[in-house]
Amino acid sequence: MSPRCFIALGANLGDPVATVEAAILALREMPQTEFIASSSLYRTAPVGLKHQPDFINAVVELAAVSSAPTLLESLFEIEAQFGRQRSVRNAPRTLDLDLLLYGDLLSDDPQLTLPHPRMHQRAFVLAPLAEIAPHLAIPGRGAVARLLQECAGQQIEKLPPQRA
Ligand code: PH2
Ligand code: MG
Ligand code: MG
Repeated sequence: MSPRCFIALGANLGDPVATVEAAILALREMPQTEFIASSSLYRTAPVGLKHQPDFINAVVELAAVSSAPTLLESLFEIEAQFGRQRSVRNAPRTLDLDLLLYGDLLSDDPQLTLPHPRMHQRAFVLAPLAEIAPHLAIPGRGAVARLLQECAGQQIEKLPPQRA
């Protein structure tokens, strides 16, 4: 069976709602993957960053035929198509696509750590993830629903469906 993969989308430059919507479409059309689901969009306060605009975040689920490194390459290509400039770490970004989970794969490769090393602490990841995969557990961390409860202090707001 193809591994269930989850990708976090984030943007806080330009028109982040339009960017995240368009990026979800780009993920739907990505070769070697089958689109399964996308979450609502969430407006979220920046975590661990000072003096940055709010983010728009979402999560997409795919079934991947390609390997995790190949999938990661495709995500970098989509980021580049959306004008992502890699300047300093954690600079505001037009689009950030993070591979959260690739099935149950564990990886400590610094280029691709799986599960994503901070996903279990971030409401901006866990809330959209829980929306599309309410019973999911993160290998080594536990149930997404419980982890989300532990992030109760973090400011996030689910946006209503966007007009087409
Ligand atoms: N991404 C980060 C750091 N902080 N905060 C929010 N709200 N949303 C993000 O996508 C985000 C962040 C690093 O990629
Ligand atoms: Mg990120
Ligand atoms: Mg990233």
